[in-house]
Amino acid sequence: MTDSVKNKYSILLPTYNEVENLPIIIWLIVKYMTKSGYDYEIIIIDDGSPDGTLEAAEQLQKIYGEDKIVLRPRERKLGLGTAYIHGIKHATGNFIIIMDADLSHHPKYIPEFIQIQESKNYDVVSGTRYLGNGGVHGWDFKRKLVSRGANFLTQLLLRPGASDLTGSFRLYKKSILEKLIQSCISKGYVFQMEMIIRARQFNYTIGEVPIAFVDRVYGESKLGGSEIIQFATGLLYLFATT
Ligand SMILES: Nc1nc2c(ncn2[C@@H]2O[C@H](COP(=O)(O)OP(=O)(O)OP(=O)(O)O)[C@@H](O)[C@H]2O)c(=O)[nH]1
Ligand SMILES: [Mg+2]
Repeated sequence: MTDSVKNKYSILLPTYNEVENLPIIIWLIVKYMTKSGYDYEIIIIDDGSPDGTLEAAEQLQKIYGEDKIVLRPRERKLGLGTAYIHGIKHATGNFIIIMDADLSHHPKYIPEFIQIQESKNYDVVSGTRYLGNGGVHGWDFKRKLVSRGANFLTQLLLRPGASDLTGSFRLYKKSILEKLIQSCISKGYVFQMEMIIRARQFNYTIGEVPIAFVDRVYGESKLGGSEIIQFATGLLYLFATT
């Protein structure tokens, strides 16, 4: 790390019904961040989860401290895209890390994201399931096919220069993330993809870290036909406009 600037990493955790997962993910983040010595904060954006996620978050804040656990809840489920925007507004770090709270993204990778970023001063570092030791665990054939297919189609149509387009485990320079979010209009699954496509369009540099992605153990998964249609429409939109 350079000695003139002290980097701080704001880790955004959007949650909706993650009461079983939250204590474990927080424990793991604290463990790996403490071990590697980076300065950080965890911003939890809970959207009125009926399962008591926010109450669990309040307990965790008491354990780990208000400087480490920041709570920025919203009244109701308003979606992931705006949850990120809401989180960024409250972030005090110069870097933002976005990850899911359902244990699909293992916090052990965060120090790797940071080291890769530092090695080439990348604007964005993206976790990838499709390089090196990366992979997917716990998905059935249909879901693997959808994910691979979506990625393959997008690679073909948009040539984005990143191997995993729909993943959501990423590190961004804060200023870059703000610009990217402003320029993105997609919602849902397409949002992550648009972010990386726009990043390339603006000539931002993208580093990659192979990650093993583990399917959620607790809680409901929601991938269905409507998500697939939404994705296909979004892809065509991006193909037509970039
Ligand atoms: N604040 C907020 N968080 C959300 C919302 N929808 C999902 N999340 C959280 O965003 C992260 C990713 O959502 P997931 O439900 O895991 O989406 P996914 O990984 O595509 O699908 P599954 O894991 O298969 O259910 C998780 O931490 C969720 O709790 C929302 O509307 N608001
Ligand atoms: Mg998930």
